Amino acid sequence: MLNALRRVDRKIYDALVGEVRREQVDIELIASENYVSQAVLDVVGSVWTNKYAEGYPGRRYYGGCEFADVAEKLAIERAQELFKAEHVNVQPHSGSQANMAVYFSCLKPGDTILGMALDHGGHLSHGHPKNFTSSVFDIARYGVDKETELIDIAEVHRIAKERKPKLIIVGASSYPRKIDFEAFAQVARDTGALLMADIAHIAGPIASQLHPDPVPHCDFITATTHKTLRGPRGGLIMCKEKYAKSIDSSVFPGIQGGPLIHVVAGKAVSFEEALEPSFRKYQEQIIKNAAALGEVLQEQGLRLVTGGTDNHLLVVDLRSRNLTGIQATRILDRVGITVNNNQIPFDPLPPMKSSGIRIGTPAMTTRGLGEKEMRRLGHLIVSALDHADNEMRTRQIREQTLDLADRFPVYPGILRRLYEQDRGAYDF
Ligand code: DSN
Repeated sequence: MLNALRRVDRKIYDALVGEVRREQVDIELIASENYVSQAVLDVVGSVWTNKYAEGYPGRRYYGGCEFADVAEKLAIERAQELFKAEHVNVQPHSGSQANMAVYFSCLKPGDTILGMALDHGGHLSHGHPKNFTSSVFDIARYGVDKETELIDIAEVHRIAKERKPKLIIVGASSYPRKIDFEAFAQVARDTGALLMADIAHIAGPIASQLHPDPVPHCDFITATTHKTLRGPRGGLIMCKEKYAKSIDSSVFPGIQGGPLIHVVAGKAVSFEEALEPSFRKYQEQIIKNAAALGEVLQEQGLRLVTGGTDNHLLVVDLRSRNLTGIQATRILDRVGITVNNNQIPFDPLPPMKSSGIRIGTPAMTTRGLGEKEMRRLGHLIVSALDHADNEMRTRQIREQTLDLADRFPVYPGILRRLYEQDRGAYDF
């Protein structure tokens, strides 16, 4: 296993073995991460990494693209079927680049965009002061209501009327409730703006009809393929046919050169997996698991932003425990539970400290955990936070998370095979 790598570069091999082990023995609760199937891993690690394929299927600037064309066409057709989208571009290397391609397809420097503020749940590429969007465009922002912590569409409408954005962005990275795309479309129509939905986090539930559909309401939809969609790391753009040409030329040659065909092929495989009925069951379980975990945290006195969740993630306010988000992240790291520190709306603390953590269930649901295990995890999280100074308790909790990780393997047998190959070199 990994024999060539082991021979050629022992340092990277060791780091990779460390990562394989980490992914197996830790409990992954970062809301934006997931575990791809072995089929996706196979194709992303394939010879397609060798191929240049600038252009689009049937219209490439390089020879030898006949198999790249097969992969990209399948990725496009499957995404169209999955989302019922008129036009799909599968080449963006990431979610941010998908967003950038949309902006450059329809905006000029200096135009106004209206997006959700990062500290209220939005994303860097929706207009954060330190992101390229702020150097190129005029930025208007909306947030959530201080009381309900929900998007207040009347307030979005008011800001849109005042700032007259050319493009409104709807979508979030840490918003635990359903998003009303139709209401945003009304605001966009009323104020003469274009509308883009960034569904990076909720692409899986949308593909499974478990979340309101943005496709009928938005001019552009961007997504990442590696979160709830459970594909390889990358981006995706969907749009109405009338924007197809401008989106395609904005991606290439606008902001990218050759597509990563190994990743495009991985996207095709993951879309095929997402078209299976089992994918909808998986999405349902993600949502049930988040609700079960949230209930336990609330029973134990932790406040959840918006009071709960409708989707795959929770934002937990830690102020009642006198902990910052970064402290909690480090405490949970020690017991093998991986989360990220996250600002809560109107957070008095800066992003690197923050008053909250974000917890998501897509990855552990892939490993087969159900509501029972999620409830148990909820108790372990609270216990770890409450007894962080107790070394013995911390060790006991780590034993329990190890047991849980062991019962739900990521890639079954992989650690045993590595261990047999490297007998004695690693302490598995
Ligand atoms: N960094 C991603 C997330 O964690 O949500 C967003 O790009």
